[in-house]
Amino acid sequence: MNLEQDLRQAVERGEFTLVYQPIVALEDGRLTGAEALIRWRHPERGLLAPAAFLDMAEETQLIVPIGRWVLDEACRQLAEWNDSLPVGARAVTASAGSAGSGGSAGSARPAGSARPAGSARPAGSAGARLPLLATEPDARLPLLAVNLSSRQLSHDADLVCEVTKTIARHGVPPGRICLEVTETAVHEASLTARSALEAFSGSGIKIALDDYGTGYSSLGHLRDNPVDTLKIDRVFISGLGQNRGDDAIVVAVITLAHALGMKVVAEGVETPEQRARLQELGCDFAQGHLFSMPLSAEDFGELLRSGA
Ligand code: G
Ligand code: G
Ligand code: MN
Ligand code: NA
Repeated sequence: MNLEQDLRQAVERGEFTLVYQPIVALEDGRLTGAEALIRWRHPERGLLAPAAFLDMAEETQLIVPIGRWVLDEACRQLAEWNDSLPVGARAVTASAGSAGSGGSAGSARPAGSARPAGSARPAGSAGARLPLLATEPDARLPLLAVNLSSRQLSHDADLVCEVTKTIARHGVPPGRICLEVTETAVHEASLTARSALEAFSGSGIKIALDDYGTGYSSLGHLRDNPVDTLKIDRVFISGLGQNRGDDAIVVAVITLAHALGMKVVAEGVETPEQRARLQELGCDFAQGHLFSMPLSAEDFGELLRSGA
């Protein structure tokens, strides 16, 4: 069977899974987020990384249903992690007084259905989930980053509606979801993409520019799009402290991002030397094998509950 047919079947059969790579604050090493990364549990070829199938998914537009599944699963998982945290560490608790205050669109619920703070959510009833958003000051729920492909951003007319509905359905705070887009996606579909990004941003969802520095790094993109975070590509991190060019680029990107009010995530951090240099440069967050490989949902949940 060819890859395209295989991939269609995988969508129908639900053969995908997500792993989660921790993102930490460089200042104190605390766990602050994760990037959801898709894997395909292929019935014959085993666990496949995105490189084996994402191009085909894009070409065939299967990336649209796959992308919808990714966001739905990521939100479902985020809500599950939230509920598994001690009450004071949750970002969302059901509380009678705050019904509707989170601005979650379109999920009407009967009056009197609100449960007291900290009560367990009803199992298995996503549609009836209470989107009561009482954000706790000590919330430990991570910011969960989900990748959006350029095809999704430019060809999925319902993207904005789908995304906001999905987030509301799971009752997760929009501010705990970050959509990662590449500069190329923003560049190729400038107008469509920009209005989608504006809409996301307006509803409180965070936007990160992924692989920063490797695509069409137009400074206009930073000025014209509502970007919260720049993720510096790992090709620039690898030479940090050794290669003067890489070091200069990382310094410049951090300075630029901070001047524009954005946060910076360094990707692919592998050595203590890279970490130290990034700390010295005031980089906000880091992701990479030095901190953790991508983890299963279960392992990430354990890390989260351990209060790392
Ligand atoms: O997990 P890995 O390092 O192999 O990921 C490789 C690439 O695949 C990364 O650039 C990442 O952005 C992309 N990727 C991973 N998961 C997803 C996903 O769910 N959707 C899209 N569009 N891209 C993804
Ligand atoms: O393009 P994107 O940033 O979404 O890609 C994330 C990819 O980077 C994932 O496939 C992940 O497995 C990979 N990755 C994460 N940490 C490291 C690292 O420290 N070194 C290298 N080489 N790859 C990493
Ligand atoms: Mn990414
Ligand atoms: Na990247």
